[in-house]
Amino acid sequence: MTETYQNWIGGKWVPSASGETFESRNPASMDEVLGAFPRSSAQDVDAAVQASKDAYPDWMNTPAPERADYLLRVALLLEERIEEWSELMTREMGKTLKESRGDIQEGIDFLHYMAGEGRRMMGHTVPSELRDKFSMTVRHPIGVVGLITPWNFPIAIPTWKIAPAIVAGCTSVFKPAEDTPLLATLLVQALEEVGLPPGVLNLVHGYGEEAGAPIVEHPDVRAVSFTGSLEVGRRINERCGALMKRCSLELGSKNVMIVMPDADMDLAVEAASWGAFATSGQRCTATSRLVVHDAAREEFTRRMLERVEGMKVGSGLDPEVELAPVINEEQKHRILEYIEIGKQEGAKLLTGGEELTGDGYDKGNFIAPTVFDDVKPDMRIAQEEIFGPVTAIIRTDDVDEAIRMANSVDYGLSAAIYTHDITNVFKAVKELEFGIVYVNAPTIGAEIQLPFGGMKNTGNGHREAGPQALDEFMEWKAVSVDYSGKVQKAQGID
Ligand code: UN1
Repeated sequence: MTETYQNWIGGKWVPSASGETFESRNPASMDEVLGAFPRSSAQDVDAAVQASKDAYPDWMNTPAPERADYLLRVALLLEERIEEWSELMTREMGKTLKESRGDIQEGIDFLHYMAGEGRRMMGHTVPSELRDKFSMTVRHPIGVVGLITPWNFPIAIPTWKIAPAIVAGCTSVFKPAEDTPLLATLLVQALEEVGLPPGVLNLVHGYGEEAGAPIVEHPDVRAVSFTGSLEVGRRINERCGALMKRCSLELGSKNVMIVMPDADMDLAVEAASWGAFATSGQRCTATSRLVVHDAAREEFTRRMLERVEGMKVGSGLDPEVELAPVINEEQKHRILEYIEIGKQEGAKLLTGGEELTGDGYDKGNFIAPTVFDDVKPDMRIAQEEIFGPVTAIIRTDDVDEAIRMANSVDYGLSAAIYTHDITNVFKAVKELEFGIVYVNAPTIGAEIQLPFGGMKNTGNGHREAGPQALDEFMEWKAVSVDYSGKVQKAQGID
């Protein structure tokens, strides 16, 4: 029997207005159904926005440390449930158990971090140009916000949005990806369990066009935070622009790792393999390009191939598996299409390049780890985000050219350089147009106390995580208190 789950609106679990549902399935074994979830539409979103509006006045007046306490308590619950939830995450999203644990741990860490904000949330005091007048800045919640999240980090990314919204004093409508509704439901249930007041967070399941778009369009939603594809992000950005809403976008990328001849080859090979193939390349930080210096190329490529060809592909529940399935059939076809494009463009397929079928693979979405060599920087496989287990080796013989190639994409999330040459390190740190730069560390694995986000088409300048996380959900209010007993005029007009 398939269990049917519900939306959470105004503190109540309710089905969608239409009564329709959709199913969540295991990408390693598509005949396993994890549950049926409400297929919501504008009507459900309206109810969720209304509940958020009703809850807002009291919530924004609740002291920030008290708001933060819910985050601390939910973090403790997640710690208890990490094993149980990781298994469910692997079943629902596909990635390996180890990575599922990492995802939940990232959520826990960020909940703790943001809970601390409840006791900081600092403004400034600023001198006034007038006598007997006191000036300061205070932070003010933006109001009702919409949170739309992807499937690749079913707990971490929702907490990156939910936790700062809660501590900021916003109330929200949360629409998780339709591929991972179960984990989103568990997170919301945990927030209910710790007593989060009704309407502070509202969960609406469904598809982007049916349930996501009405959140963006709703006149009472003051800000939208979205993580997903460039294509959808662009549409959200346009609509938010026209509707005068704040919008924070974390979109695709084409990340890069530069390998110089003096790199520690053991580290470089391991970092490239992990960066490119962890989460089956389905991270916006995935190493989808390797710009390798000619003097390192032969050894790097040979060792990388050995490493990648030794990877066990299969269900993420198998502890020996390194490469788990991709999320769904549509993504599988998209990735296979890119592999074809790469071949047609004249890149040299070194390994992989195909769907895996047969024993253990037939019911799931498995693609062999794929490495292309002799990729030219302007090829589509070197420019466009594939979001799958595919990486491209690009040759270079010079650090300046490597940096130029690294920057020659429309995106700018994560870049790494492997070298011990201090001059090259500082040159790369300064010149790489990426929001996250690593020296001798892989492009994946961002820590939550640092700002997360990218340059160029990766986003619109906002950052998640780190101390910057609150900026998505708060306004700055300039406050002046005049105790002079006069009407004083600024700018020297007296
Ligand atoms: C993402 O893929 O959207 O840095 C987030 C990393 C993870 C977060 C990835 N900590 O790879």
